Amino acid sequence: MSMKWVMRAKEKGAKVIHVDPRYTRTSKISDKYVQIRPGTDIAFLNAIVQYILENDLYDKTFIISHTNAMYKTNKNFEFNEGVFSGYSDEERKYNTDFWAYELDAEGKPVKADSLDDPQTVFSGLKDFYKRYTMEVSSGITGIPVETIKEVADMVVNNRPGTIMYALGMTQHTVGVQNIRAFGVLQLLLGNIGRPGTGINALRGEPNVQGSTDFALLFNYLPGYLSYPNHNKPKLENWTASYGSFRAKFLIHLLKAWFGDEATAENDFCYGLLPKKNANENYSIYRIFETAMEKKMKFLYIMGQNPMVSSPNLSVVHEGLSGLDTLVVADLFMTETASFWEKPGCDPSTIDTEVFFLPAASFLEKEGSLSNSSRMVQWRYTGIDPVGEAKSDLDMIDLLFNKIRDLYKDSSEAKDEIIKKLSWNYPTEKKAEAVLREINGYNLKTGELLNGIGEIQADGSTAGGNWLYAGVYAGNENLSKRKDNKTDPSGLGLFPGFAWSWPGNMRVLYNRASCDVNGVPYDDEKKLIWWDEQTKKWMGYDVPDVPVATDGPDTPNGQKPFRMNGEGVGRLIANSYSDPDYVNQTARDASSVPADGPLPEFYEPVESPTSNVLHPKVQINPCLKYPRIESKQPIGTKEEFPYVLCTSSISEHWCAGTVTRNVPWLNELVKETYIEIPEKLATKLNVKNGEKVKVRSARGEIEVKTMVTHRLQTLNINNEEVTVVWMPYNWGFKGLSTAASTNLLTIDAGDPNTWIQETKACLVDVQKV
Ligand SMILES: Nc1nc2c(c(=O)[nH]1)N[C@H]1C(S)=C(S)[C@@H](COP(=O)(O)OP(=O)(O)OC[C@H]3O[C@@H](n4cnc5c(=O)[nH]c(N)nc54)[C@H](O)[C@@H]3O)O[C@H]1N2
Ligand SMILES: Nc1nc2c(c(=O)[nH]1)N[C@H]1C(S)=C(S)[C@@H](COP(=O)(O)OP(=O)(O)OC[C@H]3O[C@@H](n4cnc5c(=O)[nH]c(N)nc54)[C@H](O)[C@@H]3O)O[C@H]1N2
Ligand SMILES: [Mo]
Repeated sequence: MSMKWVMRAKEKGAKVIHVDPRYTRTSKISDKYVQIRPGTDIAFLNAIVQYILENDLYDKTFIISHTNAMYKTNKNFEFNEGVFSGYSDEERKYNTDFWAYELDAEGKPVKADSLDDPQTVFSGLKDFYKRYTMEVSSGITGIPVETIKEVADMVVNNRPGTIMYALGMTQHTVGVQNIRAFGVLQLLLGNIGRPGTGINALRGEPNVQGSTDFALLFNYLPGYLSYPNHNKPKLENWTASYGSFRAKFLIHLLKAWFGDEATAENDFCYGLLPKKNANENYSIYRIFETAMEKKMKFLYIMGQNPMVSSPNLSVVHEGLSGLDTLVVADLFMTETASFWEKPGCDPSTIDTEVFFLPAASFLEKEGSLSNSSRMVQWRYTGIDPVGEAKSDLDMIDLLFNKIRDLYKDSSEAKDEIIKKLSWNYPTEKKAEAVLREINGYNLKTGELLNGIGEIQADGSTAGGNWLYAGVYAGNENLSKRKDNKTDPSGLGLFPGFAWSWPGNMRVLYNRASCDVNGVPYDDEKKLIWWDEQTKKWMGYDVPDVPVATDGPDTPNGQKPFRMNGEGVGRLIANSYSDPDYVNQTARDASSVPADGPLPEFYEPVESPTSNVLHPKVQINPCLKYPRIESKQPIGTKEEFPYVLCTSSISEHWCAGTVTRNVPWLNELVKETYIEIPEKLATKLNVKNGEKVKVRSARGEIEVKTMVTHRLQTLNINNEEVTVVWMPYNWGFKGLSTAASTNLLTIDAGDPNTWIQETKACLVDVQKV
């Protein structure tokens, strides 16, 4: 879907650079293809940043006006031997308060008079990046020095420029810092908030954006409000940490969940929410590990097939075997639902009781989906669910009503949450009723809210997600809009097509498309501007400013990054929150990366080389792995000499549950395989189609070989390094079955997001 727009930009003269360890269809249409060792993007990007800093190629006006470049850092801020200040060896953790500004008597950051002041963020940046010469970067990444320079010149000379990324950047133990590296680069180039700029996360699964908006992750409530932990037993504790700006949205949410039961006197039922242990990780990896440790009895899985898609599958299998009860709601009998049938497994040794619930597919139900650009779009029912299948919404509704029945006579405190929950959905048009609840109501008038501005902190409004306030206008469901003709901007904003949060804004940080006076940098491509006559921010897009009537001569008029306490983009990340601003937008502590204020290069957990920048700090110092020593062995390069990279393929979808049941897709790609470069094929004496055994510290499988030019051996720190590649779409069920690649992969995860390092682990390959 997104390549269509890349191709259109290319037709208009855009240059396309593709950075990937493997030559793909994207490489083929690019102007410059860059072959990189998996897991080394920070070393590559930092060399480009260093080149820009060294040669004064940054956008000086932009960084002075819209970033913290001129702010003075606290004198304690430093970086030594691979770690930043604030690091605790024992806890493998940073105290992020160390990454602070120098503050004046009122608690405001002190700004220097010039960028060159030795104490500015900008000078700190220059110091930090110095080590990233092209030569160092080339040794780490395997990219020739000339190529790095060529790419650096291309990004500098082709502004505005945008970055698109997905799994190649995220599935690493430095996933968040990979994206921080983009952040620093784009801020320096003035490539944020203006048309044709930005950093675009391409969402994968349909509605991944919606899933995270609605707290599919364990550390958030809907709308990215921090999930309460045991240090915050009362609403006031939560508010002290996250600010009253966000507390307002939490109260609004609690009112939607608990209705009349939620009152100011009882903390709006905040006390009923289960509190997570602040020191625990509740990611999907811990779910299976906890089950394996027999600390979890019951698991309900809907729309996921972890027995194929999760890394280190032995742990998943042992986890599922440790449960009392497993419920799987899916379109097909998946590897997860039938984990006890795994080849080589004796079902008589497994006590787990499994229930399978047939689910209706997307064609058989209606509802909204949110895509990469935060756009909420309505989808309609094609046909009614077939056979006994039900939509997930109907299943959950039936289940909850039944559960509430079972608890109605309970007097136990822990069951209060079930008894007090406000849950009453109609049988007809249920999805619409849910979206209305999400949009939110004014409880006094009973009317739907028109926007975030109407949300109240006193419990007089209720809504399921503050970000979605305004998806209805009056009674109109704006996610159903289809106007793809009207676009006064000429920039492709189409404000009448569906609806995007917040408030139908299309380009976040669009205030940064104007100079300090509120005048667009590019008069031909205007997004928003300050209108002197009406004394308002106006534009083709919804202005991303704190207050629409606070002009450029007010502090609010200079806050293009308004969710940060200081209102500007952070070149060096910082835990600052403005004391005066607290009542409006207090910072959320989680917005500072846990593993550093700047992107430093660390090797993947399993690496073919040592960290040349700081041999003593080989990997991300905040990583805690293995979590369970006996189940998470780490392979060495001596035993496992090749780097394994894994992805999906165009012809199949993720775990393959649906696509491996479609005969014509199986005809296109009928089985799993390993791609190896020609040089390795010669060394192993294997030919195309012959079988090899692929072995990691965690598992071993046999697959056919595909010998390819797409992969080439790389020169890494003066040694030859070979990257091999496998798709992960297979399992033991469906019409096309094969061994799962994830039996081999590593379940080490990024310390911020816990995404697994499935793009880089070590394997050995032998001919069978
Ligand atoms: N047909 C089809 N479409 C799909 C899917 C599908 O299964 N089938 N899946 C959907 C889903 S859920 C998602 S998340 C998206 C994923 O979409 P993508 O992110 O495009 O998926 P991948 O192919 O896993 O990874 C992208 C590229 O990153 C490269 N790469 C690996 N390691 C590195 C690295 O360290 N650095 C760099 N620079 N590149 C690296 C890989 O070689 C790969 O070509 O696709 C979605 N679209
Ligand atoms: N090694 C390696 N592993 C990876 C990746 C990688 O690049 N390398 N990529 C990762 C990524 S990005 C992702 S997103 C995951 C994907 O991992 P999964 O989410 O496990 O993969 P899917 O195949 O999308 O599984 C979706 C399941 O939902 C079912 N389903 C479809 N529609 C519905 C519905 O409406 N209701 C219900 N109840 N079920 C439905 C499908 O039949 C299928 O079984 O895999 C990850 N795993
Ligand atoms: Mo994904």
